[in-house]
Amino acid sequence: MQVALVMGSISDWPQVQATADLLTELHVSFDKHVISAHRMPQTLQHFGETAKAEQYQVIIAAAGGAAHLPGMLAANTTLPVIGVPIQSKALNGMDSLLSIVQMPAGVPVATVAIGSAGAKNAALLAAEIIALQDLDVATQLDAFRQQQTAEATKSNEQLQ
Ligand code: RP5
Repeated sequence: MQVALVMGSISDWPQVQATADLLTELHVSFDKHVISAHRMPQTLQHFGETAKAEQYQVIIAAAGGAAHLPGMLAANTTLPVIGVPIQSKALNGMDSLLSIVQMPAGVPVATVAIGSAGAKNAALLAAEIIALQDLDVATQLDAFRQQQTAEATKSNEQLQ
């Protein structure tokens, strides 16, 4: 698989599904995992340590609340890690965002927006990395952008 799509809880899946749908649309191969940083810390460490040997190229990690998952995965691998802040109920995702984005220097996590925009952009960002060496994914990305532009252009024309 090209991408590991990891979430901190099955309760994250309704938001993470948008990432999975877009990865599928862009022809990126991926598998899905629930790994809780707080409830499954040893599994988390093992997953990060073995991710490169498993041939993943990118890890997408979605988590909410005190969201240690992306940072701890990044601490255990030099694969690129994209962090998706889940829109939490208590603080509307600000807790997730600040937990994920503010990594100390030396261990980067590429952090996207809170909630559904971030879930989609994580898939696009992963696809852009994969597309550096995968012509099919590059072609799908170009088509995605062209369709997006066409839809925006059409909405402008309909407004006139
Ligand atoms: C995080 O805790 C998960 O990513 C989830 O967003 C949050 C709450 O998890 P549950 O209590 O719903 O399992 O680890």
